[in-house]
Amino acid sequence: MAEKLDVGGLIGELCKGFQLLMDKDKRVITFESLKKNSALLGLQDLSDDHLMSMLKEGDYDGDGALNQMEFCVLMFRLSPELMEQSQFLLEQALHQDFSLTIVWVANRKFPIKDLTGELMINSTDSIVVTSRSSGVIWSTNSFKVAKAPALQLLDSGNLVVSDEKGSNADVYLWQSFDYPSDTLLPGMKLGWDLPMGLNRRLSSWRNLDDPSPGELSNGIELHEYPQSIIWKGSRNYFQRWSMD
Ligand SMILES: [Ca+2]
Repeated sequence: MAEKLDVGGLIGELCKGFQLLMDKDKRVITFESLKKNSALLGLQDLSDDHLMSMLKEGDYDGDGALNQMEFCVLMFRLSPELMEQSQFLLEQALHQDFSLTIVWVANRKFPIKDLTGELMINSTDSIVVTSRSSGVIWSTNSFKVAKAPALQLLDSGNLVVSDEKGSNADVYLWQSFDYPSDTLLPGMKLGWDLPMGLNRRLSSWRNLDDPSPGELSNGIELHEYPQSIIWKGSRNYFQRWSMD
């Protein structure tokens, strides 16, 4: 089926599969609903042990059932053909839709190459990115000082943490705009934030498939008159302007 589908069709088919297998009251796939409906997907020959291990394999949050996201991820992982097809469709979409630009990568040197990545605020009030094979691959400092830290992706493309119940909910405790990749978006600032000890620089990807920092970077050099410089490695490559 996958060969004839576009991205929307592929996701639609997976959603239909989930609907077929789920417990209609609980809106998740339980062992009982999986066993009852497995024949609908041609899985009637699988033993109880096999069905249970499938359920455990996909149950990321450990609640004993599969929600829609867990089911879709499991289907991709169990089907190399589906995975291959989804990668093909993604590459096709990337080539066809030039408005799709990756503007921020949490850990540029160690991107997750499968579908097991999760982004969350964890129990120590830090933002973490985890992958199933490697555990935590990136994290921020803890936001313990906040009463209710909340993660939000703004329309500007800025991923921010603010304190929803704090006295100053409009002040960001952390924002991805402080850690630019290779794309300058409206509202981003380059250069130094001396009180925070931040030096915000753009840096190129190593190549189209590898977000780790490449040779070219752009930022502000602190002098009597700060200057915007493009570096190639550690060498000044281009000096764009000086500010006075
Ligand atoms: Ca679950």
